Formats: sequence, C-alpha cells, structure tokens
Amino acid sequence: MKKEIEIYIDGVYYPQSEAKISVYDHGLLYGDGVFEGIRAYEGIVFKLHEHIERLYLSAHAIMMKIPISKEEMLKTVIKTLRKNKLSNAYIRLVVTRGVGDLGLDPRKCPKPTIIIIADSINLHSKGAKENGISTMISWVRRNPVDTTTHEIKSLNYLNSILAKIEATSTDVDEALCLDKNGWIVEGVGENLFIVKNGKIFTPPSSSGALEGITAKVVTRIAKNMGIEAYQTSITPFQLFSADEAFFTGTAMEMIPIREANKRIIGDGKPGPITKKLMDAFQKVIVDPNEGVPIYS
Ligand code: PXG
Repeated sequence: MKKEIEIYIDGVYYPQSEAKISVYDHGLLYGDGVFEGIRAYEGIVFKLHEHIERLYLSAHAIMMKIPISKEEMLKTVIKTLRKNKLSNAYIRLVVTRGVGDLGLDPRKCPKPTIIIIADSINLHSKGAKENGISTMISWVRRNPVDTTTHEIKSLNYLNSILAKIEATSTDVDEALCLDKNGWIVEGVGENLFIVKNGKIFTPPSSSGALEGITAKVVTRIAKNMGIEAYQTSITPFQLFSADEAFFTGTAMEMIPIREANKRIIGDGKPGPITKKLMDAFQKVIVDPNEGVPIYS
C-alpha cells in the first residue's frame, strides 16, 4: 500500500487521511482564500520565490494577512517536500481566511489557515505533448476584472470548472474562456499563446488572465531565441487562423493545441516554434538557477 503523504496544516503534519479543516473555515464556506500550484523537478522547486511572491500579492488583494513571513513559507514548503522524501512533486499551497462564523464577514476569522500538500502529479493524457490537445471556446465568460478576476489566484474557480465540464462532457480536452467583449482570455488554468508569422502572442492580464509564471518563463525563452513576443488581445478568428498554438501553466507545463472548436490549427501537429520552445522549457525546469533546491 502507498504510504500516506504528510500534509501541513497550521504548523502540524497530518497523514493524508487525517488532514482535515473545520467546516466553519471560510475557504470552504465562501471560497475565501488564495492558492498556488507549484512543481518540483529533480530536487529543484521551480520558481518557488515567484510563486510565494504571487501568493502574498493575492492575499494582499483580498486583504488577508498571512500569519507567517515569506521566508518561513518558503522553508515550510521545502520541509514538507523533505518530510515526504519527494524530488519530483506537485505542491498545492492554500491559505484560507480561516475559521469564522456563518456570516461572511472576514473580521470573524482571526487567523488564516495555511495548508501545504506535496504530492506527485500526472496530468497529461497519453500523447498530449506529442500530438497536441483539442480545445473549445466555452460559453462561460472569464470573470470580469472588477470581481473574482483570475489575476488574483483565489479559491473562486467555479468559472473555470464550468468551462472544464463543458469541454470534457463533449469529449474536448480543454476549454478557453472569453472576456465580456469576446476576446480570448486563457484556458481554465493555463495561459494561451498563438504563433503567427514566427512571432508569439498571448492575451494581457488586463483581460482578466492570471499573470502566469510559466508564461513569463516561456516568453523569456522565446525572446532569448530571437522570437518576438507580444501581449495582445486575441480574437477567436486569430486563434482559428494561427500557425500554431499552445498552453502554458504549472500543472499543464507546455502543451500544443491541435484544434479549437473543431478548426484544425496550422497543420494539426505541434509546430516548429512550439517544439523549439518545449525543448528549451524542458531544460529550464531542471536548471538549479531557476528554482530552490530541496536537499542542500
Ligand atoms: N491561468 C489560470 C487561471 C491559472 O489558474 C495559469 C493561468 C497558469 O499560471 P502558472 O503561473 O501556473 O504558469 C493558472 C495556474 C490545477 C492547477 O490544478 C491550475 C493552475 C496551477 C496549478 C494547478 O488545475 N493554474
């Protein structure tokens, strides 16, 4: 039997089956909290500083003070990985508003709850990286930037979940969401890139997309290769007529997009720029300079 992983909750480690939080936690009652999804590759936690920085910015935006410092948070993530003897892992870092009463007033929650889960992950369906995945533009619009915008990595993901259900229930791998004006924003938990005439384009965060850490790395890799990269609004037509398209995200990593709403993109195979960027990305994720070592 697989040994249970040890999960961190507010300073204590619990075996997976005993890791529980209160039903009065506002993370559960109201989706009031923030999170990060982080990966470790070959003993290096990829972009850990950047993920922790974003977690604290999300908390700041929802006016929640995380009770430990960024440095302590970083050390606790590393300790959790060591405790579970992991070198390749998927880390879910969650901070909820904490335990309160049945009213939504956060002033009733004296202390945020910190949860760190370090586990393994296998997200890709077979052949996804080699053949690309299918996508569809969903009827579910991205949350507008004045409400539960995905610029904040909050626990409000119903919007993404509804889009995902729509895709999977029609046998499509992933959904794309539009903003209220009909521009494409992003996938359900990943950023979109299209390639046209040798240049790459991704929607700006002002569309309501999350400022993806993976997207930033891929943009840097592209620029270093001399590929021009732009943040710009993208229409469904521009996606349908792109030469290539791909997703980036911590969970997804880099995945080519084969089709959108049954329109084949390019020749339906991962294109040369996507492949070049994917190869370079594979090297960057295991580069010790790109993350924090677990065992040092
Ligand atoms: N957009 C949204 C809305 C996200 O939630 C990304 C883009 C990609 O960002 P990063 O920084 O990871 O490149 C995300 C990240 C999951 C899961 O379980 C989703 C994310 C991260 C980790 C896990 O589906 N989304």
